[in-house]
Amino acid sequence: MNNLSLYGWSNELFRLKQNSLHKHLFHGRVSAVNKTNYEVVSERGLLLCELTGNLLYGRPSFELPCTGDWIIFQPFDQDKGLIVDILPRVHTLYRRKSGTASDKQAIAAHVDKAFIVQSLDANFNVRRIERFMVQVLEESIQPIVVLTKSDLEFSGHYVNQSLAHLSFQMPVFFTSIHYPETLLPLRKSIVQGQTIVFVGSSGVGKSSLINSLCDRAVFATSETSSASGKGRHTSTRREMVLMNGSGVLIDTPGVREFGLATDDPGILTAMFDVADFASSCRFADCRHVDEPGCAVIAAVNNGQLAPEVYNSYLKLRKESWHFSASEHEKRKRERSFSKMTEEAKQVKKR
Ligand SMILES: Nc1nc2c(ncn2[C@@H]2O[C@H](COP(=O)(O)OP(=O)(O)O)[C@@H](O)[C@H]2O)c(=O)[nH]1
Ligand SMILES: [Mg+2]
Ligand SMILES: [Zn+2]
Repeated sequence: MNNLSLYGWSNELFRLKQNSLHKHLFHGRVSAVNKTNYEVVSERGLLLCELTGNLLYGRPSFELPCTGDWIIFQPFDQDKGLIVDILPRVHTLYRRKSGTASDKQAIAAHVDKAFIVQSLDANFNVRRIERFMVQVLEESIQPIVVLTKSDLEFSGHYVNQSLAHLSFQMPVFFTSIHYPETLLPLRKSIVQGQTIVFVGSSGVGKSSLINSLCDRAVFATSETSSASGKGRHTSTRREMVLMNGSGVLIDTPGVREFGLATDDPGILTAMFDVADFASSCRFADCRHVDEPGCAVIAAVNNGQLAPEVYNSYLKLRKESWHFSASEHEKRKRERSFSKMTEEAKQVKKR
């Protein structure tokens, strides 16, 4: 028997369930997504579930269950189930599917905190931290930066300076799996019933960190997998684990490129600390590119705003505009297509 409140089940979710046609059936949380089925944690234990055809063919792929989703299922056999409904999502981490302009992919749902993980070697890159941060804030998930492998040599001065414009908005932790005491502050930041997603490139130590936090080898790391001869590519799916007496952790395979799937430039303005300057621009709709009386450009020129931060702001803003314009276009096309098929049906009827 599982106590689902440890997995984050709440009165609010119970209330949401009452709106479902299937409210009298069982609920559970998706702990892993396989190619053709889902692993679901329920009060009856771990089940292997499939989707009803209605769900499978009736929705765009980003609305199909992802790790962390709460679902309603009809049980069958000993340990199987059929997913009949998905509870409305909140705090979902999405990313743009690589190679597309506006297709997004759900990475994890019902997330409280995102650990943005980078290692203190060549992987450390503040521009990529910003990119993750925008996407995390878009869904009101709390971003936390975790810098791993602090046992390696690194320039603390350089790291702190690069993060100066972000660190007052989010905590930054330095960790090493070889020094367990460095994990204590991180442990303290994880609360029972909360869900934490770990994001970052492959090889930065996400799975190692989760294993250390759980005090057992839950996930394969590069080492364990090379010992078993499986090669370097370890986690290939998003998977959830319950930390003893603490929160729910979701490991993700490394993503090389994390494309923005956001259409709220306001987040960017606030995040980059541009808002304070922007309020003094001459024009209310200033884009801070080449307008006269732009206080943001003035701040760059007089050294109050670092040029690399300003450039990063412009770059991410452009990407988010591009995503939202393409998404808008796509919806328009879909609408006119369904209108066309409706009209065709009407013609047939006549
Ligand atoms: N020196 C050092 N190596 C680490 C640390 N954490 C992880 N590693 C190593 O980094 C490699 C990648 O770790 P892994 O957990 O598989 O990374 P993931 O791909 O992000 O899940 C492995 O060889 C780990 O042993 C750390 O704190 N210090
Ligand atoms: Mg891993
Ligand atoms: Zn301006």
